[in-house]
Amino acid sequence: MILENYQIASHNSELLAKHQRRLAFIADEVADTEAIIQKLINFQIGIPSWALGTGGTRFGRFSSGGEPRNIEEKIEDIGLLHKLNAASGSISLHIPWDTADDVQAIKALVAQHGLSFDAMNSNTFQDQAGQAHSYKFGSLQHVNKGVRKQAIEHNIEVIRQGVELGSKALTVWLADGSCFPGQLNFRTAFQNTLESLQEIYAALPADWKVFVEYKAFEPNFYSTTVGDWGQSLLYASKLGPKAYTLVDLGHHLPNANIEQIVSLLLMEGKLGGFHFNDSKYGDDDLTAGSLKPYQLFLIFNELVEGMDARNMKHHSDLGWMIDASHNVKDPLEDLLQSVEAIMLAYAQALSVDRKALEQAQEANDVARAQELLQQAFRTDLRPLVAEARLRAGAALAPLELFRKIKVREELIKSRGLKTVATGL
Ligand code: PSV
Ligand code: MN
Repeated sequence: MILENYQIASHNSELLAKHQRRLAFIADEVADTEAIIQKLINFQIGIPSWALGTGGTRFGRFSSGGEPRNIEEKIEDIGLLHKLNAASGSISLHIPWDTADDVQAIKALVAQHGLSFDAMNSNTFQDQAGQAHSYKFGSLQHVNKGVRKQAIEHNIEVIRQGVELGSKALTVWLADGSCFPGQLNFRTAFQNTLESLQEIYAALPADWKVFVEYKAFEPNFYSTTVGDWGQSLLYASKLGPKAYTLVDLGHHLPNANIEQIVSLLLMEGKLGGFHFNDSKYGDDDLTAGSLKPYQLFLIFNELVEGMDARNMKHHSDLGWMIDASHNVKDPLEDLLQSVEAIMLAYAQALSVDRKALEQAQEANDVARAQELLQQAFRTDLRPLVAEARLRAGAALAPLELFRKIKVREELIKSRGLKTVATGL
């Protein structure tokens, strides 16, 4: 479905007067809103190809209809999101779910929508038809060299496809681990995984990065071979300068202090990227910021402070991706909400009075430090995020426009009610 500029323009003109009043109020409250708006315009979030269909649970899957049936339609959906919010400028593909038959046509389609390719994801957590070996007992960690070799070759093939498309990173998430004590030797599993990753690393082009994603549990429930940031950092350090840790917000044990993890990874120059989502219990894959917006803000607070301390470019030095997909919302509405929440947390973090916070920390003025953070968090900066969208030619209220022009109904009309996107 194509969203026309005039539809955006007429939507914006209806909301403009109210928006400008709210913006003027913020400009009065917050220092240097212009700099914040510019940073927001530059900031882009990668959309995972697997989030465009309804995510299921192991108990069921309820399609919202009109789901993209192939990679072309996934790109069209992300193009639509980007047109609505000017902040969903890249796509993260999962192989083999998204293997492109006609690479040139896919590249042209992506360019036509003003998008680019974010990190490529390999998949050695499912068996594919015709595959020689099973990943039932792991992939890169496997006791059988033949299985490891197959998984290594798959990752190298994903890099090859990524190079053709113009991606610059590979994300490796492994389901490897064990379900029962005694099932595997932890050190052997680590060493096998490291050696396998080394072979994949050797196949990386010079300007590529590899992100080692960790996860505490699921699908294995006793041990996970890349189970936490410490293990991921060990692999990334042993691999070399092109290897980094990827933080998925849903992959920690309950109450983990993710903002502290982020801060230390940045200090070590080993934070590579993010998978945003929210959760209450485990890897719930809920909309970013839907449950714990303050935590999301605290994470961005560390990101902004840590990136500035290392003179990093906010928009391009880390991979910013969403990894969320669940059962009850329209997936496109969910993604619009996630992007909005991420942009808002970023804006809030940019508005923190850093000098005053540093002084409070130096003076052990704990109450003042809290006031400063909560001042930034509790000031409603949504008009700044909306202004960034307006200046980039997108909609002041993307979700409202999405509903007004009946996107889902149109997609159902053109694609059908019973379509199922590839992915989870
Ligand atoms: C695993 O839970 C994960 O977070 C990894 O990033 C996968 O690539 C993605 O979800 C989809 O399974
Ligand atoms: Mn993830």
